[in-house]
Amino acid sequence: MFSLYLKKEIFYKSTTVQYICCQPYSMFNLILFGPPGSGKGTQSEHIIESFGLQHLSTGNLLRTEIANQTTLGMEAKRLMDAGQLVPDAVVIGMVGNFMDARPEAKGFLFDGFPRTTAQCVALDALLKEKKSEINVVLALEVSEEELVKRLLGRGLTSGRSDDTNETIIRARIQEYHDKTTAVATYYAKFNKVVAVTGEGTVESIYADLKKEIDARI
Ligand code: B4P
Repeated sequence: MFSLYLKKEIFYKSTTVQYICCQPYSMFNLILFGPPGSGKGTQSEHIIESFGLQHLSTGNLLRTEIANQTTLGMEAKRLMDAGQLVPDAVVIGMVGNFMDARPEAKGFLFDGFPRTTAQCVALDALLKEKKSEINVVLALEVSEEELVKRLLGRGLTSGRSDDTNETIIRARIQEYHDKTTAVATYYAKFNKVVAVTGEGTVESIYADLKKEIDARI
């Protein structure tokens, strides 16, 4: 990360065309951040459609493993049903495989990842291998009561066992406060976090997110 900032510094001070040609950061990578039920999955669908980014949802990847009844999926289900996070090594391995399988990606939208500081460090390393970086972290802000209401509402139709029990939902929110808010702290050190109100209509929230992306892409 230090070398990245050093390069930018050189870029600002340099007038040579040669350095501009060598600028290696051509992908656009975005983290959609927020507590469970804040609208990450919902807004991701709109963003990938408009900006052509690859959608990487660790929740979806884990649910595919569960549907396929793999060993990884069975262990993940036990933790997810208790409202806990899946171990970093498992999630980081899945993310690495997903990115390696898409060498032509013009950028990634990370939805529900990273969720711990260790995952942030691993993601930075994976992107560095691709001579890339996180461009922005858009953080959706939603009150706890609204989160619980939304997730219980989704639980009525989604068949997701982690959405049907209020105690489990509150445990997921607690896990977010205990482990995942550190992700925002990590990226805030690099001035990459932008807060966006996550309450209102899906369309109005998307308009706010789009404005932030348009300003940077
Ligand atoms: P995820 O799949 O990431 O799911 P989520 O956080 O519950 O939901 P999301 O935020 O995407 O849902 P949305 O608001 O769009 O994680 C599930 C579990 O997997 C985790 O608890 C963890 O165990 C595990 N896991 C995943 N990633 C991991 C990682 N990196 N490390 C370790 N463990 C990991 O939707 C919620 C509801 O709100 C929907 O019904 C939607 O329709 C509604 N909604 C959305 N926007 C709305 C709006 N503006 N107004 C009203 N309702 C709205």
